[in-house]
Amino acid sequence: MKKIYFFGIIIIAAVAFTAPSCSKSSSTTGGGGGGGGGGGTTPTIKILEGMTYSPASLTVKVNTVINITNEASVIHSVTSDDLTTFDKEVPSGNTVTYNCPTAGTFPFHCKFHAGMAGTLTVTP
Ligand SMILES: [Cu+2]
Repeated sequence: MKKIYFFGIIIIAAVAFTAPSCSKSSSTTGGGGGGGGGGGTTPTIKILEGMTYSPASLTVKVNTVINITNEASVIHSVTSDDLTTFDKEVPSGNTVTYNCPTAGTFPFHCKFHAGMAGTLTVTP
């Protein structure tokens, strides 16, 4: 009886010892995946708390899909100053995409907040 109890403890100890090494190897795998994600670089305009675009100026090639990510706590927009090329409303915490279809320089602003401004340049 005593012997069985003793072996039980050894098995539990072995499992406990294995578990951390298991999670360690899986976290290594996760890190590798993150590196792969870095390979796909989608140009992104972030909207930050404090009503700023980051970067305020972005240059991409025509037909590039860009992300517009709103990290602030209220809705913002990325609206071309001509009011017709693009008008992307982005709720708090959301990301919308825009496939820049036309070459040109497009100053933009937020239609909800005066003072927010940036420039999207699309090269042929
Ligand atoms: Cu805004």
